[in-house]
Amino acid sequence: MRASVASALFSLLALVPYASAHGFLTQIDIDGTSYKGNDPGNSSPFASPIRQISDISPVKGASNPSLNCGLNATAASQVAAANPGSKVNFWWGDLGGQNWPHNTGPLMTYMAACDGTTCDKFDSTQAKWFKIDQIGKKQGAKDASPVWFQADVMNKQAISVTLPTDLAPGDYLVRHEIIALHLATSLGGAEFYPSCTQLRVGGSGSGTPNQTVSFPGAYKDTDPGIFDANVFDGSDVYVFPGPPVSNLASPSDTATEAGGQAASSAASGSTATATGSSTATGSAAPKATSTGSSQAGGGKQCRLQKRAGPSYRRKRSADGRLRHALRAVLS
Ligand SMILES: *[C@@H]1O[C@H](CO)[C@@H](O)[C@H](O)[C@H]1NC(C)=O
Ligand SMILES: *[C@@H]1O[C@H](CO)[C@@H](O)[C@H](O)[C@H]1NC(C)=O
Ligand SMILES: [Cu+2]
Repeated sequence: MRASVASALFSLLALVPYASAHGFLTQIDIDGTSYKGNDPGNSSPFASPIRQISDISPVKGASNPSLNCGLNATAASQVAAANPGSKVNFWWGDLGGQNWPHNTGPLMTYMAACDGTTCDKFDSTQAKWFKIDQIGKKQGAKDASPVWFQADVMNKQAISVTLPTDLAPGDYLVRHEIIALHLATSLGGAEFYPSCTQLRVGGSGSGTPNQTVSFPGAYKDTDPGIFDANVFDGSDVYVFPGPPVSNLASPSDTATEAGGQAASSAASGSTATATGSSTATGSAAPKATSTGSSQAGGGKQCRLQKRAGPSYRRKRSADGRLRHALRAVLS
């Protein structure tokens, strides 16, 4: 009975226009040096190597020009120092220090040389991207409800990626992207959140990518990892969109992706891990629970998350009331 009330409420929620609860890349750390990103739309931005976007809303549609570096992204004034093999942490959040609201879908990281200029002047529509990392589900394929690395982002953990160890020196954009798939059971429902950060890579590497892509161009709305009827099915094998992880990606340096699909990502050269207060190692990762309510929650957990801030309530009161009603039913 309770379950059917809950699912009725979830169906109701699915019909409510839902424009809130998105986010942006709030900070990047490169070998321990941190750089903040500007709030989207802030009209007097501080100096940062993170390209500023116009709004926290997702990029919708695989052919959207903003798929490149995020919504109306503009070049940033700084270029941050990095090296081959640098450890880069990516932090995501919503405005006002709120947590990233979504927990379903992959995180992928690309780089592109800023050919012919420095990255603060580079036109990213010309970028030739190669993929250096991709992470998706952290649980084995048999779990009843999938748990994605994106859930760590929702829990305010950073995603850590190692730059290619043989990267040739020069300026590069690093495009770190979340795709939120909580609405991906409908064509066009996927939410893209690309981010671009300007790096100057030193050292004496000589590696070049064997394959590059453009954005938009590399994804189609019908790709199985973008329009995904089975996204809430734990036994579904997630198919990452875009090119394979490049030959240049640094060899796997961690065991944190053992288990499930994360392992296949590690095998193809991925080195991303989640860092933060609780370590998201493969075997130590929290197990997905498969109670009725958490299953019903599936991809909609972003709507159930506690969001207690006064500014949040002010902006999102209608949605908040539904959320509270729902929480009351489920508890
Ligand atoms: C920013 O992006 C949005 C969504 O794609 C678009 O509607 C808007 O016109 C863009 N604004 C500018 C200034 O380009
Ligand atoms: C590039 O290298 C990757 C990783 O080794 C491989 O999966 C991919 O097929 C290669 N692409 C081309 C075009 O050879
Ligand atoms: Cu969102």
